[in-house]
Amino acid sequence: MVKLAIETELDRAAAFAREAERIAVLTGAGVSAESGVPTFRDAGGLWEGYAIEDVATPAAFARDPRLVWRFYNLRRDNLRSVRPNAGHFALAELENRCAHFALVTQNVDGLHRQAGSRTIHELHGNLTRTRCTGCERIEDRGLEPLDDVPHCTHCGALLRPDIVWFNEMLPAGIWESAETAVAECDVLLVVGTSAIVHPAAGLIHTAKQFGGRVIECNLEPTAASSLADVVLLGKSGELLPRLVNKLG
Ligand code: BV8
Ligand code: ZN
Repeated sequence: MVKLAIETELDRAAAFAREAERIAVLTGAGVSAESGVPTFRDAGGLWEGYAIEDVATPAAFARDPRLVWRFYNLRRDNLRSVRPNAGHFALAELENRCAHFALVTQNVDGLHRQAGSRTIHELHGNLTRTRCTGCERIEDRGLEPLDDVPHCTHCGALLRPDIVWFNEMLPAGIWESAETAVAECDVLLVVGTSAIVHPAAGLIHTAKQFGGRVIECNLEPTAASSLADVVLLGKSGELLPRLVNKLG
C-alpha cells in the first residue's frame, strides 16, 4: 500500500517530537479557524472588512475609538458561540505528555486555555480583558457585552481592549519568557500562522538558531516553510490529533 506523503511526514514529525525533552508550540489564527473564528489574511478574513491601520493601531484608537470598539466587540460577541476544536485539544494533550512544554500564541481568543492548555504565553493579549487608558487597570470582563465606547468605573477614563496593536511593544515579561522557551526547545511546532507578523514570526528563526527542529502545520506553505524540518500540509484540527496519537 503506497503510504500517503502526509503519513510519512507525520511519522517524521512524531519521531522528532518523541525524542524531544522540551517542546514549544507557536500558534496563529489558523488553529482556531475550524472553531469558526475568522483568520486575518485568508479569504473572508478579518482584514477584509477593515484596514489594519483603521482598527488595530494606537493611532486608529485615538482617531476613532468607536470604530475600533465596534471591531473588537464584534469579535467578542462572535466568541460566545465558539468552542475549542480538536487541534486545541491535541495541543493540551501534547502538554500532558511532555515534561517541558510551552505554548506561545498570537491568538487573542482564549481557546487554548478553554481546551486545557496550561503553560500559555499570549503575545498579543486577549479579547476578554480591558485596559484603562487612565489608571492602567486591567480587568477580565469575560465575554459580557460592553458599552459601544466603554469607560473605567474607577477613574472614568476610556477603556481599550487589552490587545497588542501594530507598532506597540509586546508585553515585556511575556515576550521574554516566550523567547526563552523557544530558544531552549528541542522541537518547535508552528501551527496555523502565516508567519508574517513580527516579532512573533521571528521565534521560528530563534528555534533554528538554537538548534531546535521546526515542524510546521498549515493549510499551505508559508514564509516559515523554508525553515521547517517537516511541513504537515492540512487542517490542524485533523493533523494534530493524528500527530499526538503517533507519540504512543
Ligand atoms: C512591534 C492584535 C516593536 C490585533 C496583532 C515590516 C517588516 C517586519 C515587521 C514590521 C514591518 N512593519 C511593521 C512591522 C512590525 C509589525 C509587523 O509585524 N507588521 C507586519 C504586518 C509586517 N509588528 C508590530 O507592530 C508588533 N510590534 O513590532 O513592536 C515596535 C514598537 C514600537 C514602535 C515600532 C515597533 C506588534 C504585532 C502585534 C499586532 N497585533 N494582533 C488583533 O488581533 O486584533 S497581530 C495579528 O496578526 C493577530 O494577532 C494574528 O494572530 C497575527 C498573525 O496572523 P496569523 O495568526 O498568522 O493569522 P493569518 O490570518 O495571517 O494566518 C492564518 C494562517 O492559518 C494562514 O497561514 C492559513 O493558511 C492558516 N490556516 C487557516 N486555516 C487553517 C490553517 N492552518 C491549519 N489549519 C487550518 N484549519
Ligand atoms: Zn481607570
